Amino acid sequence: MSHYQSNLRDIEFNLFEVLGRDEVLGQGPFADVDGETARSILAEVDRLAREDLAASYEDSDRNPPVFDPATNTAPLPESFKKSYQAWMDAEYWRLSIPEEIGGTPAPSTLNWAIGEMVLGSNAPVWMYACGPSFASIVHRNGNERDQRIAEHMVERGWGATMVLTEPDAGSDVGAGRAKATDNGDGSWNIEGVKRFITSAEHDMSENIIHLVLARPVGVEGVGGPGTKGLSLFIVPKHHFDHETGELTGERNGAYVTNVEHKMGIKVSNTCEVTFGDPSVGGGEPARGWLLGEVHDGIAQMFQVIENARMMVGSKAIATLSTGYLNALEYAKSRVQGADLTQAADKTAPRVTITHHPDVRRSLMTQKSFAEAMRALVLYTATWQDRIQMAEHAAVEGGEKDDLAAAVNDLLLPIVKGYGSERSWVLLGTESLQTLGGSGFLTEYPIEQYVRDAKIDTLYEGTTAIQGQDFFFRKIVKDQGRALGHLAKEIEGFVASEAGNGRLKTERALLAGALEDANALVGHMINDLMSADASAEGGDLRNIYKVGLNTTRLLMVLGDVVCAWLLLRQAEVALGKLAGEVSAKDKPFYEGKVAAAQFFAQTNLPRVRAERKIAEGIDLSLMDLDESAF
Ligand code: ST9
Ligand code: FAD
Repeated sequence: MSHYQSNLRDIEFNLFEVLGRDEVLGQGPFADVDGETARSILAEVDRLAREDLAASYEDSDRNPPVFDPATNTAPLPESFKKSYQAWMDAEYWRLSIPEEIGGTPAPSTLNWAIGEMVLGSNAPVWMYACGPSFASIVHRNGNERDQRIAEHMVERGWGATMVLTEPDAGSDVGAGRAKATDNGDGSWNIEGVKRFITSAEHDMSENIIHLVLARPVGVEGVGGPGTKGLSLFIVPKHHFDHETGELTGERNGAYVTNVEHKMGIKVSNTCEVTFGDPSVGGGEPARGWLLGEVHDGIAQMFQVIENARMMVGSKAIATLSTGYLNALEYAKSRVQGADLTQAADKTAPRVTITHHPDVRRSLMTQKSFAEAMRALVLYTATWQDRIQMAEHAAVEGGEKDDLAAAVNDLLLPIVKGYGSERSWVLLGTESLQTLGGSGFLTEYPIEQYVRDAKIDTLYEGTTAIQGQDFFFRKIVKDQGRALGHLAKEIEGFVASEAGNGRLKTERALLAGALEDANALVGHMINDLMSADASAEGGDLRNIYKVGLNTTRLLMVLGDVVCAWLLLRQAEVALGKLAGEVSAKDKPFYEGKVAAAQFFAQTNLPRVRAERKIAEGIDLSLMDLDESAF
């Protein structure tokens, strides 16, 4: 039986009943993918995920790849290769790449709906399969040469990587020391050691294209300190004819010199990559080509990072969803103890644990968060649909959609930071816990889910980085425009008659939480302004107060946005329940209303406490000597 329990019904509810995606599908850039096609794709990916992709999930954890230092290789288990091939053969990855390189563009909402099922059933399949998506970045930013390379990447099914991190440059990417020297023939020599590089070695494609951040040396005006001095290079594992894509038979000097031993996602090779070291491999130089012949590395790489942050959040949330559904299945059949009302009667019949109030609390916590965060991912993707539509229209003189870009930017750290934190914690404290001691056993998938989901709070920028990105870049630098827009939408909902009286209490809770969240933002902005040492009474150290609250703010706004999204769903569900519904749909819609009410009632009152805590933050923690910790 499959470990993966999907929730196609809820995905379709989001896409078609709440977010109205039928209006977008089949239109403009998505002419080839109409609503009917989308539904059949979703059904097929659902099957593929539960069967072919999930099939190797356990085996590839128990029999992970082993690094061979003699050959610098780390072949993947056969079981995993079968899952990977099934996904590549299905060709749904073409839905996320442009037509020019062989794609059939579909809205982001559909792609992330598909993504949830692939990521929930076997996330490394999605990661190894990202070569074509990387190609679209090469194509978008590249010159003619790079665009040919992008075509080869897709046609020949090459793998690809994003190469930022170094031993001394993790969160602080700008501390990177890998350097690039111009060869004067269009190529550059890359030298340095990168670590933690996902998918940098495997035996599933004839070539791997590394997108490497390195600092150019000896060129006037470029290569300065920090992230702005980094450029992005296309560095292949094997050299190839740029025109035809044929491998030349020459190895490039980009060698994997270690594969990490990890807590989870073991089949996803996490590699140390050594570039241009004469003592490694055949000692060849590592030659790379400057992407688009422009020195704009960090901005180019952030196009990849934005997609990857969405992917990581979706992965975490998808894992919580299958964790919850596994826990629910177990709870429905596990008999233990008597009903609480009959606790004094030692002869009372034993009941399934779903009868116990605390188990119900736990199950509804899991359900409401999993569904809230699915709504968050797909709602965020609606802004990406708008960006795609505007880009398409721009070809014929239409305008860019700046609002969509800003709101998408604002929501990304919530998807990634809030999504991964809530998912990882709930998988351990609630999903695994529902199974009692059995949850700790490898016979059930949840212990692996916990191990596999922990990484999501770490890579693609830790939660601390997401919190800072959220406040400093997405709120302050944006001058609150996107946040203001979102707040207005929520206010509109609060003031509406949504739910016809059935959601009155929850709308009031939402109003209060929004007010507290706004106050929290205002408080942090005041702290920020008071850190301006050039202003009268300003004290630079007050910036610490902001830093002590950035993660808190991210989590608070995550709760507020998620509550709003669930309540919007409840409004739709109540509307359906007021009419004719099938016997199958009735409990589904009732569950939607219950989840929204539960989420609002159990999470929103906490926002007031978070505001109070934030307002009470002073500098004592920063004044404390390190030795006192
Ligand atoms: C990693 C990979 O962890 C894990 C999983 C891999 C799985 C691989 C497969 C999936 C990949 C999918 C790819 C698909 C391809 C895409 C398809 C698309 C169709 N937003 O604030 P400043 C830029 S990888 C946008 O001064 P600092 C911006 O250009 C490792 N841009 O930063 C800005 O200039 P300006 C991940 C942003 O203080 C410039 O950076 N590692 C954003 O110099 C400088 O900004 C990390 O994530 C943004 N949010 O540096 C590192 N932020 O302001 C985490 C910055 O003029 N650390 N830019 O616009 C950070 O993010 C740091 O905050 C820092 C700080 C490095 C940015
Ligand atoms: P550090 O940056 O040392 O952080 C340590 C702690 O300090 C964290 O809790 C962090 O939040 C905190 N911290 C650091 N700086 C600050 C700050 N300024 N303010 C507040 N708190 C801070 N990288 C790639 O380039 N490509 C990949 O494909 C890739 N894949 C990965 C796969 C795996 C399995 C792993 C483990 C990592 C991968 N990474 C990859 C690297 C990953 O992105 C980094 O590990 C991550 O960005 C954190 O960097 P670090 O590990 O050096 O931690």
